[in-house]
Amino acid sequence: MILEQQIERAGLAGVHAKVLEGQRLSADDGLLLYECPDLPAIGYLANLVRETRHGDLTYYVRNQHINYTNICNKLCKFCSFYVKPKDDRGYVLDPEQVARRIHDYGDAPITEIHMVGGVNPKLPYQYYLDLMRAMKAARPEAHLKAFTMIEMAQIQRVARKPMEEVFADLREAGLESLPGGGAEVFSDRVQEDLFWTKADSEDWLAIAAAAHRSGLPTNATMLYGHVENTEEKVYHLARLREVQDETGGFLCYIPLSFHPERTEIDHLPGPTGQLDLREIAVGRLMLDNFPHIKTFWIMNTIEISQVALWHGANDLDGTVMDYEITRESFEATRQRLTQQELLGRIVEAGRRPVERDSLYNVVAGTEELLGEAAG
Ligand code: V47
Repeated sequence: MILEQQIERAGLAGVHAKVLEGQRLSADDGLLLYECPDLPAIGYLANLVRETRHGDLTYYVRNQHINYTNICNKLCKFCSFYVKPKDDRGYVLDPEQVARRIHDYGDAPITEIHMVGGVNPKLPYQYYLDLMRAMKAARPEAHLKAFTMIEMAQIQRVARKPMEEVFADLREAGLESLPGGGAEVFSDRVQEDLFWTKADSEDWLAIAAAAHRSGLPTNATMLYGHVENTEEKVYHLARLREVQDETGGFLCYIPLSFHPERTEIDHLPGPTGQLDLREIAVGRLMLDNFPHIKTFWIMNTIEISQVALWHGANDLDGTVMDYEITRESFEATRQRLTQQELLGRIVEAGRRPVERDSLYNVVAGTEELLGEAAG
């Protein structure tokens, strides 16, 4: 009763009724959720959806991130990872070096390799195919998730083939799904300001849909907490939802919390923990056709990620190993959680961890590990 009064007072009674009836929220509902100051009420509604779909389960994956090049000609103002072509800090990992990175963690029980890089105009089509084959040879049991839609636009450019054929070649070489990066915010205004040289939102969505049609599932992201406004974020979510209605190929949505450090826009304060939780919750409520909402602890911190598990997130990514996109050097990137640490954090948050594979099938054996984590 008290809860209902709180929701009423927050102006969310209409959204609550829709959530209880499983009805789709409108763009106006989305705006309301962004503008309403009562985050606990929004979190409660998102948690209702989360628990209806997934109960108290929290998925996690044992993955390794690899960035094959930091050279990029896209010059995005929000990015601290890239260097321009010809900069002597630039690197390209050849397929053997990538295989060596994988062998470095040969004793870690990884099930997924997540690989992305800059848009490096010097790399030929064959390089991408060789990269896939080298990774598959180094770790045949691991699922290969690689290349954002922005990288795919570049790969197609050098392949000089229709996208469907490029996807078929990459699949044949070992590619099994695509991550959700590079979407930023679907807004011409923000694009003009921050990432004017990149494929625009409709191209990003068309490439994602082409991947889905080629049998490759993808994720979707939104980078928030810089210069975007709420209308733009609601539009972003609405477009993702529309494409998902058409293809059903998105596995999960990951709101990405902007880190201003060492970027061209480092005068901006960056998002607060409140906003991080709100993005998870609004994503869960608006994206009714997305099965999973992921919190990426590298961007959100593990502490906010634990709370996010009560604000709509049902997936906590991951063991990670090394993450360069928001770190200044490879040496500074050793960011990892062991499987036991990850499990412990989920249990501490009052949720039940389940290991998943890259396609969200449950991996057997989590129950025993759970016993160990509790002990
Ligand atoms: O595309 C770039 C973003 C993305 C910054 O699909 C930044 O499972 C914050 O997409 N602050 C790469 N973000 C990361 C990504 C991702 C991460 C984890 C899981 C998955 C998945 C995907 O990071 C980029 C860009 O949108 N990014 N710079 C920054 N300063």
